[in-house]
Amino acid sequence: MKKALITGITGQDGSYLAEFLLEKGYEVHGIKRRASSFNTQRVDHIYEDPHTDSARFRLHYGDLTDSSSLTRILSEVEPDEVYNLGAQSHVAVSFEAPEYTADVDAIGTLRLLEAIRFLGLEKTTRFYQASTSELYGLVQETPQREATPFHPRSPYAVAKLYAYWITVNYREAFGIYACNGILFNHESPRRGETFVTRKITRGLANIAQGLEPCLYMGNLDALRDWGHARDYVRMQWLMLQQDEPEDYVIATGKQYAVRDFVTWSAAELGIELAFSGEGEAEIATVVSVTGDDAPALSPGDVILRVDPRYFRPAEVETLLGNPSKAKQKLGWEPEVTAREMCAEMVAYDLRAARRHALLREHGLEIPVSVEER
Ligand code: NDP
Ligand code: GDR
Repeated sequence: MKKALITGITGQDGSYLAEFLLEKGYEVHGIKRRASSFNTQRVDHIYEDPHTDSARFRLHYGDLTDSSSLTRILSEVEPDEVYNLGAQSHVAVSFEAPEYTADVDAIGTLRLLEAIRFLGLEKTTRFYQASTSELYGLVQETPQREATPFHPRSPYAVAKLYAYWITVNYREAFGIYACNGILFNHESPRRGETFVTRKITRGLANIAQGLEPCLYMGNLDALRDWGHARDYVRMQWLMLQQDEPEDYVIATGKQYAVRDFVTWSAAELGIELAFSGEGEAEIATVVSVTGDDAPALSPGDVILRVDPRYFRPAEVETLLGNPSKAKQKLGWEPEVTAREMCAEMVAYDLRAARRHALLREHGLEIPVSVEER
């Protein structure tokens, strides 16, 4: 039975990858951080009682800032494959916690690679690094491919640039089978609530159910290439199954604006929106409501405003990937379109908002977490 070790297993991608590998018959080990409250919601459904000898899913306490925990877990598990998905992954937050972001995202990657080498696993353990389209930042070529030059635009992207190169370096210097997946934005109902797509689907579902009055957003003009996380974790595994380790761009090759994602999400809820004003003064107003998903709304309601607090000190205005190499060499193609993914996310968040509204109707007042960033 093959063994995989996943850092960031409690995150969006970690949870989908763990499901995928369990289905493939792997024994799956994950590193989780100590937190003051439960942080395993995304993997609770695949959790197995560790008292059962046959359990194929195991969590270990550790942290990418702590070499000793990484070395201990690697020596205990001796995995065939390591997927380094753990990161402080929020671009805007990285401007506020740049040193921590570098410690986890850049040096954390070095710590893992060095632990593999120190333990003599470099010929047996394959390594996947979660690299990112944010490396392209101020884009030098469109669409972006593996050979497009990098120009990172945030402490997050600069940290990931180090991680990218140290992965290449350990491959060249020590012969580790190590790959970078340069993944463009990918989303799902499990996406963190403060990333733009989830902020929109969750915010609009809450507004439709009368739980929140208005959504405050940053740059609506930003252009992204959005895919579905489930499609992208399949590719992470494929990259480690080849004869030779290589780096791959994973993207859909289609690009939309943040404003488009707002329009689609509203449409899923039966809301037609009109945008007016420019820059910081832009708002979105309800034109019409059909169906019964948005009982709290009427024409004329302003449900979205731009708030410059969400603008970034340096913005990545446009990203569009060219996934030709992944298609040609690995036969990979995304199965879910951005619009289909948006519908899935809205349906998920609407169910949660309906439950919340029902509880409120029965006098159970539960505060709605209002997202920052
Ligand atoms: P998430 O933010 O959902 O998950 C990040 C994971 O990393 C969580 O499990 C988190 O734990 C864990 N983590 C954070 N800090 C540490 C630390 N110090 N030590 C150990 N683990 C830590 O990210 P995604 O699942 O969306 O992304 C996975 C990876 O892919 C990340 O590295 C991200 O930067 C990268 N990436 C993501 C893209 C995307 O569009 N989603 C695109 C390109 C790259 P906890 O649950 O406790 O917070
Ligand atoms: P990104 O994702 O920065 O691309 O990083 P995010 O969803 O945060 O932003 C995408 C774009 O939307 C604009 N935007 C807003 N973003 C947020 N979070 N909140 C807002 O209110 C808002 N309004 C507009 C942003 O300015 C940006 O242009 C994600 C992360 O998953 C990284 O870890 C990963 O490496 C990259 O995708 C690829």
